[in-house]
Amino acid sequence: LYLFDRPTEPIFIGKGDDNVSFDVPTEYLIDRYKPLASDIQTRFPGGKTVPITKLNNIPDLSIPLGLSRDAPFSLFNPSHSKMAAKLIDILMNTKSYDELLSLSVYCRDRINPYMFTYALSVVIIHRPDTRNLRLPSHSEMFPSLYMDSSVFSRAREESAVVQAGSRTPIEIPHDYSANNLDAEHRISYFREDIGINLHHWHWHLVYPFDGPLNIVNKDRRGELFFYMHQQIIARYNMERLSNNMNRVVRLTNWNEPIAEGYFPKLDNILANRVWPPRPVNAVLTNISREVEQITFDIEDLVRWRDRIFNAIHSGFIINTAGQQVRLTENEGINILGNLIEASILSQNPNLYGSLHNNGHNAIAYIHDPDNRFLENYGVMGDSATAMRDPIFYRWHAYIDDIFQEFKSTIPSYSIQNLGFDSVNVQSVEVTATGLPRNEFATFWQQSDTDLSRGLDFLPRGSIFARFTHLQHAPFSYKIVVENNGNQRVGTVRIFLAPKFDERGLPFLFREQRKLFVELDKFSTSLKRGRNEIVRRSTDSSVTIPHEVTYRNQGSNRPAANTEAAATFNFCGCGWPQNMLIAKGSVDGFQCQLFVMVSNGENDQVPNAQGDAQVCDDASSYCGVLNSRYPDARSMGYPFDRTPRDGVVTLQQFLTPNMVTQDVRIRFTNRTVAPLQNTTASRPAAGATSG
Ligand code: CUO
Repeated sequence: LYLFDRPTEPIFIGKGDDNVSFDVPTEYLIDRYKPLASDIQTRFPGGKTVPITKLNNIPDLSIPLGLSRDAPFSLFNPSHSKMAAKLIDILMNTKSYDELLSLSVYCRDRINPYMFTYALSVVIIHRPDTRNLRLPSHSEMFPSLYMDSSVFSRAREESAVVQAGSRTPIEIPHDYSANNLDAEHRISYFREDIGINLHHWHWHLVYPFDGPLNIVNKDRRGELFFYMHQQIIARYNMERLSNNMNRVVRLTNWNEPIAEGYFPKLDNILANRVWPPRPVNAVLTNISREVEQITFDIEDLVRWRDRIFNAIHSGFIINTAGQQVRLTENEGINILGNLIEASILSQNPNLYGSLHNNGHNAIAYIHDPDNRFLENYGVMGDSATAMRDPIFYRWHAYIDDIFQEFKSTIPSYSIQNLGFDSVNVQSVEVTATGLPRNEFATFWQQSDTDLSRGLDFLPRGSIFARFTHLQHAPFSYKIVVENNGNQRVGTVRIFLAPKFDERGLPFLFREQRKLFVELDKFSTSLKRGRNEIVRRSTDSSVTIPHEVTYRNQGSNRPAANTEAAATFNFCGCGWPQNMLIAKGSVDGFQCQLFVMVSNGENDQVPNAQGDAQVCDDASSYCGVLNSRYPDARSMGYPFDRTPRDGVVTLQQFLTPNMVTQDVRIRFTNRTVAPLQNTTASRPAAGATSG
C-alpha cells in the first residue's frame, strides 16, 4: 500500500509517515536514478525497508507505457482505458503476491502515476491475495482532484515551516468555486462534496467498463450502472427541490448553447495545469483529438441515440452476429446498461456506439475539441471530478430518461408482484434525540482530511485540510409489522421522496416514483403477530460510515480509534453517510417516507454471500464484491416501473405491506466542529523530514 503514497515521488524515497522504503533492485531504477544506486540507502536512511525480489522477466509493458507520465489520464478515453486494461491484465496475471509487488515497484516510476494508481487499485480489490487490504482514500492520494487548489500552497508553507504535530489544518472556504450570482451555486455543496465524488470514483473502480472480462463482467453490472446513476439524479433532484430549484433539465438538444458554466478551481498536479473551465453558453461540436485518439461527431451521438430508442421500441437489439436479442422484462435493463454506457459487454458497439461515455467526452473537450490549444479535458472527463459540474446531472438525467423509456415498455407490477400475504406494515416513525417525531435535522459540519499522502516532495508528517459539508443528526426508524401468517423472512425497503413539486402541488405517482431515493434495505425475520423493527440510520445499506469517507483509510496507518477500525469498509464504494438525507429547508422540507416489507423468499439470491465478505457495506448502490447482487428484484423495486392501471397517487399504489409517513427535513444554518480525533496528527519519522 505504500506504493500509493506520494504518487509522483520516486519509489526508493521513503514512503508514508513511517518512512518505509523499498529495497529496489538496481536494474529496476529508471535510467536517470541508476547512478544514484550505490548511495540510495545512505541518502534516504531510516525507517523500514521492504525487500523486493528481482524478476528475471519483465512482461511487455509497451501498451501502458504509451501514455507519458505527465499526461492526463482519463478512463472515458478509449485508448487510455485500453492501456489501463492491459496493465490490469498484466498485474492480475502475476503468479504470487511477491511477483505482484515486484512488478508494481518496477512499474511505479515508469507508468503514468494516475493510470498506475487506478490499475493497481483495481487489481488489489480483485485479487484473492490482496482483497483484504484497505485501499487508501483516493482523496488522500490525489487531493488536488477533490478540493480547492488554493489549499495546496498554504499546505506547502505549513509543512515546510511548522513541525509535524503542531500544524494547523488549512481551512477550505465553504464557497470557493462560485457565488450566488450563479443559480447553480446554491447546490455546489452537493456537487463538490468530497464523499460523493469519492463514491463515484470508487463505483467506477469497482465497475470498470473495460479491462479483463472476469473483472468487468460482474453480476447485473449494466443494471447497476442504470440504478446507481438513477439514484444520483433522484438525490440531486431532491436536493434541488429542497433549495427551491427546479428539477434538473435533461440535456436533449445537443446544438443549443449550454447555459451552465463551471469553473472548477482544481489543479491538475500530474499535468501541471489547472483544470479547464467551461464558460456559460458553450456549444458542443465534433471532437477530433488525434493525440487521445478520440474522434467522433455529434451526429454519431444522434445516430446511436436513435438506434437505441429504436431497439427499445422494437423490444430487441441486434447483436454483432446480426441476431435479435430480446429486451426482456428482467434482462433488458442489464443489456441496455452495458450498451448505452458502453462497456465492453455491449453486444454491438458498432451499431449502438458509446453514447454515455462519448457524451462525457464531448462535454469534457468542449473548450478545445480539436486540441489546437493543447488543453486537457474538463472535469467531465474523470469519474473523480465529473460530479462537480452541473452538466453531469443534465447529461445523466438524459441517460436516465432512456432507461426510463425502456422501463415504460415492460409490464407494470401487479398487486400480486407487490404484496406479501398476511403481512401488514402498520406504521413507520423516525426518531432522533432531541427532535420532534418524524423530523430529520440537517446542518453543516467540518471534517479534516490528511493531505500528506498526496503532497509529493514535501517534509513528512500529517497536514490536514478542513472543509465543511452537509450533515444530519443520526436517527432511527421504528417500523411496526403485523404478521398473520407463520414465521418468515421479509425484506424491508425504505425510500424517501419529496411530497410537492416545483409548483407546490402534490406529486403524481408517475413522477414521484423517479424521485424516491433509497435509504436502506435489509432482511428481517418476522414472527407471528406484532413485530417492532428498530433500525439505525448509520446501518444503511446505501452508505459507508463517516470515518471511512473522511478519515485516513490506509491500513498501513493506524485507524484513529478501534471502533473505526472495526467498522472499516475495505473498498470505499458507498454513498457518504453525511449525504444520506437532503439538506431540506429552514421551514422543514416536506417529504414522504415509504416502507415496504416484501417476501424475503422471493428476494433471495442463491450464493449471494461472497467467498470473502468485503465491500458489502453499501450493497444497494455498489453490490457485493465477488458475489451476486444481493436482491433478486429489479433494482429500484418497487419504483422502477410505471404503475399499474388506475394508480395516480402514491396512496393508490400502496398494498397492505407498504406504508407511508409524512416527514420533514429541517435545516439549521449552523456549523459543527470536526469530530474528535480527526486532527490527531501523526509525528513525522525518518530523515527526509525538515
Ligand atoms: Cu458515472 Cu457518467 O457514469 O459518470
